[in-house]
Amino acid sequence: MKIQILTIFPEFCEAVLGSSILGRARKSGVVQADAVDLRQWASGKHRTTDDAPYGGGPGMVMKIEPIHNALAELKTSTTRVVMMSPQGRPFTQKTAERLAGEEHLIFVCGHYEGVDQRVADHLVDEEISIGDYVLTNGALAALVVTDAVMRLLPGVLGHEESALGESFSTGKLDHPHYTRPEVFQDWRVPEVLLSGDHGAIARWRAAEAERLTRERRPDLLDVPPSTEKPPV
Ligand code: JCQ
Repeated sequence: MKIQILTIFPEFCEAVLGSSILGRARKSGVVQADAVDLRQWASGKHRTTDDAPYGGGPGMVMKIEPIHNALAELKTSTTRVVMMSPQGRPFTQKTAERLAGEEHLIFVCGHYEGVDQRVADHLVDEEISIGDYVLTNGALAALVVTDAVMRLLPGVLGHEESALGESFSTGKLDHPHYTRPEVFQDWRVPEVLLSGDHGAIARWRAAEAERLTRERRPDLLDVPPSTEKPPV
């Protein structure tokens, strides 16, 4: 799989892509993930990628031409172009699973007040939001999605860090985890986890996951409306 993050902050992305599990995956060659500097396609002495909004108002809007020229050069017949934006469809584990099946992803990173609407309307396959807040920099959102996608690819996680069986693959919050020591100050590990009774342990974990989900995320229990409906 190939992932390209198109951004005016490539060094920022490279720092994340080169670190920890993502850095190891990249070196092992199971995935090619790179930041691409949008300014390569910006014209003029100042390599401008933004301009004032039509209709007035504060802030700057990202221009269409550099993004168009970058995509014209980077896209192949199998590319899916994703734009990170607060106006996008909500990102979930389902979205990550779907994107992990793609051959080539390009993330277009918006920032400032936004991106010329013609980018979303004509150049991008789908817009994705990582949540209801505004970031200064769409590259941060693209890195979140890249991380969630990459960890699903075969060979990225060791068996130590398996992608199966944790929160959201079950549709519920994860159960609590404990490790040594058995007692810290006066805080004990739940007795059942020390019992060796694997049936009882599985039932306790299922009950805890259910209880936590009911308390904190009841929306996950009643069938929520599907937001996972990308345009072809
Ligand atoms: C992504 N949740 C928040 C900021 C405008 C496309 O236009 C814009 C993009 C951004 C960066 O992304 C986010 C974001 N999901 O802020 C403003």
